[in-house]
Amino acid sequence: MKDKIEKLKAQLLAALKSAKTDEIVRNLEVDFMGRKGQFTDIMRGLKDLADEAKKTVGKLANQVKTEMELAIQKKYAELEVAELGEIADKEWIDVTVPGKKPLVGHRHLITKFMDDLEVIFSRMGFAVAAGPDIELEHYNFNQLNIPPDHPARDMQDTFWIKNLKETVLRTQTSPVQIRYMEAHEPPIRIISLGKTFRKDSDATHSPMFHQCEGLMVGENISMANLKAVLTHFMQQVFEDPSIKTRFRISYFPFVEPGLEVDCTCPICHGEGKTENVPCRLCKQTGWLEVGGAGMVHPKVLENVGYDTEKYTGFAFGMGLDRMIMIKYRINHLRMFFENDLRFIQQF
Ligand code: FA5
Repeated sequence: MKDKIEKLKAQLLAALKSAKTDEIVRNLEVDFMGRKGQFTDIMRGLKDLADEAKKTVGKLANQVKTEMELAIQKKYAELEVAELGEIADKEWIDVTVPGKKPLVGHRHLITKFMDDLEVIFSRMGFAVAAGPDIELEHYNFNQLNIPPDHPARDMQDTFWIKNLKETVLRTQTSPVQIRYMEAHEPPIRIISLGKTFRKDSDATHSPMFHQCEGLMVGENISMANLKAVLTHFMQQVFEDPSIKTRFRISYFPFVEPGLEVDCTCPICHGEGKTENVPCRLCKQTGWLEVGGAGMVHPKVLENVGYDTEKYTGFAFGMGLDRMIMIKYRINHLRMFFENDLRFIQQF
């Protein structure tokens, strides 16, 4: 019996030595130590031995059982270490390789420019107001003194929203004037910046562009105030205190008188040429058209319930895209919309 015990132990140890996988070890464990295993058989046979033999063989059997169980556990541990080693070999990481920098986004030049304008105007006491890009005809036209069959509607070729009655992509930022005046009493001083949309598309006009609206209403507001604000604004934008503005009579239904606003050409500084080369930007006029303006039409003030005997106001609306192109010497409007980070990150 003792021999048999020693032999089984030797067999198990030899088999464990060559075992390469967990599964083989598990089979050996069942085969030797399981309920119907060979060693368990021997243990079961102990009870038939004589008392003295039972004692000695029993002792040996218990000792060997522990040894065999330990050997199995040791093998499991060895296999696990080997497996981890293999993974480490296969999946090693070279921590000295330089990392890839993730691309970080960047504020778009147009957004930056609009933020700068907010700063310029807030220093003159203007608050910032906002309105929706998808606007009701009521605000985009009617309340601005442009009723449905008014010829001025043809001045702005409009995107109408299909299946949504009386709704447009706003053609101008002027509807924000109405929204703001409906919600506030004078005195008011606001600007509103944002996207505007028209069915325009050529080298200098795009279907989506940006405007800056300005509105000041109160007692004794005059064109002199308008001129002062716009002149300071243009000087700040182009960082040139010698810039002047001039008004030309024009027509917008929501202002009276209506004005076209020009500022000194910031490229040739009003000379019409630089070192005898004719200025192409202002076509040698020395002036650049930047937007529309005027004194708010009494009808518009009436529409929002303001007392037209007491209050007057001015309003202006500037196109921003061309202004940005001139300031940053950008040749093509499309650069704004390609979202090429190499371009955007320069500003
Ligand atoms: C208006 O939009 C008026 N709401 C401006 C205004 C406001 C007048 C308040 C009086 C009082 P106008 O259609 O001229 O006006 O457009 C103003 C500016 O927007 C233009 O001078 C031009 O710089 C810019 N603009 C107009 N259409 C486009 C376009 N398709 N692409 C780029 N810029 C444009």
